[in-house]
Amino acid sequence: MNKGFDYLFKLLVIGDDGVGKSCFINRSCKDTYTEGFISSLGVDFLIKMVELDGLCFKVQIWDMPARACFRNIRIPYWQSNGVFIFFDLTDRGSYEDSKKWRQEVERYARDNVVAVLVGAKLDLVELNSSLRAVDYNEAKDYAESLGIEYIECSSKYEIDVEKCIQNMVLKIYSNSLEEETTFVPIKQIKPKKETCIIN
Ligand SMILES: Nc1nc2c(ncn2[C@@H]2O[C@H](COP(=O)(O)OP(=O)(O)OP(=O)(O)O)[C@@H](O)[C@H]2O)c(=O)[nH]1
Ligand SMILES: [Mg+2]
Repeated sequence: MNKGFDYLFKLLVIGDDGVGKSCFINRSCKDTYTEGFISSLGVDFLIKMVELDGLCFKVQIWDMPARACFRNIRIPYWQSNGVFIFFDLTDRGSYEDSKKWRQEVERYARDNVVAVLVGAKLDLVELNSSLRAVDYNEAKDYAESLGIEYIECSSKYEIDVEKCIQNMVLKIYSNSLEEETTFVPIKQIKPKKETCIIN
């Protein structure tokens, strides 16, 4: 099996406690889902290989602990290529707090980071629309005002989880073609190893 890859991308998943960050990462990287809630107490990551446009992307997806007391622990992890800002579609407070998370991105993330706003637990609001606490158009308009994409997904039933990752990878990749400075061109290192690491 070819374990080589063309690009390594680091992604962060941030958002309030219990919004579904760990479930998203587990669904995306291991295709598993657990109902029980165990709040994350540290930084962790999983790896996913994504093949798109004839290229192989190795994607590290980092799970950030949400609580304020972990703010300093999060700081070294901000040098990522992409950030998913999560909120729970059934929890208005988590949507309001996503604006604070966005400020944390503004403050700590690299300038060219690709951010995506994600409304999680879509299955719950599809089953019972009265549970929806944030209107689709409201979140989309807010995301557009920030110049970022908005997507809704369900980790429980794998609705658009893969799409979140693929859109993110393609966006980072296409930006990289415009901003060559942040990337080591593959051809420079391919003779040694089929890798391209973006720090
Ligand atoms: N119905 C439904 N429940 C979900 C979904 N994703 C997560 N959950 C549930 O939401 C709860 C919290 O999920 P986690 O992924 O652990 O949340 P988290 O954001 O990692 O929380 P912290 O680690 O505390 O920051 C769990 O009980 C999950 O089963 C989803 O797509 N649909
Ligand atoms: Mg967690």
